[in-house]
Amino acid sequence: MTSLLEKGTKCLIVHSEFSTFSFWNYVDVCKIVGAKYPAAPLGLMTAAALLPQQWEFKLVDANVEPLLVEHFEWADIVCIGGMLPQQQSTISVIDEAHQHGCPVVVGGPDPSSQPNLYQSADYLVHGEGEITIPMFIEDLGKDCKSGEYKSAEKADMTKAVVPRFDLIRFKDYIQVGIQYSRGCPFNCEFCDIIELYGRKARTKTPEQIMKELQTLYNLGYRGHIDFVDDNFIGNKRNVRKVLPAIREWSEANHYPFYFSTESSINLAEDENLLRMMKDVDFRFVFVGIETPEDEILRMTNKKINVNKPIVEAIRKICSYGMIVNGGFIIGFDKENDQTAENMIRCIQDSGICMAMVGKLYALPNTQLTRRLKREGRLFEDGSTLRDTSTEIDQMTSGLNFVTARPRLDILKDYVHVIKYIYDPEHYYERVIHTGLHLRPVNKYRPSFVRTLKTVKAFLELCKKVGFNKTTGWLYWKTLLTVIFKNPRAIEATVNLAAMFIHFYKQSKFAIDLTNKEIKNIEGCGEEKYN
Ligand code: B12
Ligand code: SF4
Repeated sequence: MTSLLEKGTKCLIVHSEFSTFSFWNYVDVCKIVGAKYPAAPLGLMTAAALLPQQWEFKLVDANVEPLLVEHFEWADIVCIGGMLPQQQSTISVIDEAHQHGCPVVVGGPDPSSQPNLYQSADYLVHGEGEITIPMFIEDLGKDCKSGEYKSAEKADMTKAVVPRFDLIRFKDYIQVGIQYSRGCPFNCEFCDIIELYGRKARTKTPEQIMKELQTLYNLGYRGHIDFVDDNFIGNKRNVRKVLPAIREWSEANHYPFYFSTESSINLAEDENLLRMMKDVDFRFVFVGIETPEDEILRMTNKKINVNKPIVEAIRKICSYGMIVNGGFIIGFDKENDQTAENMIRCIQDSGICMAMVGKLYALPNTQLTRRLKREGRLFEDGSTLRDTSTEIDQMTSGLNFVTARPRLDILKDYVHVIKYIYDPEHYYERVIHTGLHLRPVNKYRPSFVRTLKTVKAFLELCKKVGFNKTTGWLYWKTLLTVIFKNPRAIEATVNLAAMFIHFYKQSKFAIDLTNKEIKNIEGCGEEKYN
């Protein structure tokens, strides 16, 4: 090979492994429905669409298939990238590629936030690929053997390309992502989104979204599409334009997709937007609730959540057919001995089944990190992962700073919350709550084959959860209650019931790990630990 820019250059794209003990890796549930992993690697598919299109691509997602020596032997160049929890696996793929003589290009959120950790890669592409990948390609044209590419500029989303969805096998995943916007107008202290993507929510045009939907449709994809936006309603004016376009497209194509996304809680105040989302069959919304305590919300600058009646807000969203998944955080300054109870009440009363309760993590380059550093409280190398068997996500790592409350109290509260909310009885109580309040539209109609697969999955679920001594009675009680009182919500209820398989295992793992940490601190004393 003379120049890597030549036609036919073989580019191996690797999605490195996440831990199966992550809150988000519900692989056991995936198996029941015949998939291997929850979400497809959208960042890499997008990067692929920005790389030279005369290249030949092979995308290997190490979460769904083994990465083999043959893959490296095939490749002329290796592209890899990802987020913080993939740090170790990404770095080891870089080493492996080098052992096979392949140059490596690295990009994505963690290499952009902590480029110092990825210096072993030959080419380090920072930030948004729409801006920096062309800089890398230009260097390849000059035959440069290495380089680092960054820019303060933010990408114009109206010029974004359609991701290379053709590089994955749809059947491996439960959902495929598409992205409408980047950035969020708010200013939460702990958030890295606004540092990475800015506070102006930049959006694609409705035409671009139609094109992406059409591409997925033409490739044969049907089912769940996740809008991976940081805050789907971050630019409300534009969202009001894209939703009618999606509706028109969906109607014309007989609703081949249903959707999920992330949004700030003020979605609940906008009935017009809620109606528009219901109209196109949005089924899940992830909302960052963080804490129900207003004083803490003010302190951490999450102003959008202050004085919000959380339980009513969740109920409102639910009444428009959308299940709310919630993010919560423990470890803020100003917490007190009522924090755990307040959080538990908030989760139980609002009926949020998928409650991701994390420990506050000072992510690289955030306002929080800068403040903690100024206050002399940030741990050195606090975002460098050392042990990937224990540092997995914000449930298992975090608190990478000297905490305001005794660390032991925070960790004990953490265990208490997780134990309570993922106790089978309390979890299924929330499933019933959601099942009774949800008003789904179910516009998406699965094909006959898909329906058969769903029936098979349902039977397997009944076997696993319905005839299990911990969950059996709760499972049947939940299903029967919803069938009689709100039958339209039965499909969603079954899905939530299934998720317990993962939450039970994962919460036990997080609790055991945190208990070990508690023992460790009790042994050595908090000061020494810090
Ligand atoms: C959707 C999403 C998820 C989903 C799905 C992830 C998936 N498999 O795709 C879920 C919910 C599972 C998830 C979970 C987590 N996430 Co997340 N997630 C996102 C989100 C909102 C969108 C990701 C996305 O698809 N973006 C769209 C693509 C196009 O953007 P991109 O990936 O950045 O790719 C662009 C560039 O980075 C670049 N690029 C990317 N890769 C490569 C590779 C090469 C070679 C090159 C040249 C360029 C390049 O080009 C692309 C085009 O510009 C981002 C925020 C964001 N706006 O990106 C957070 C984000 C990636 N997540 C983050 C985190 C921290 C997590 C969690 C650890 C959170 C937690 N609460 O525990 C977990 C861990 C996941 C796990 N499995 O263990 C952080 C990462 C921070 C960091 N420094 O690494 C982000 C940035 C934001 C945040 N604070 O939440 N996440
Ligand atoms: S609302 Fe969410 S995305 Fe927006 S700044 Fe706050 S934490 Fe970040």
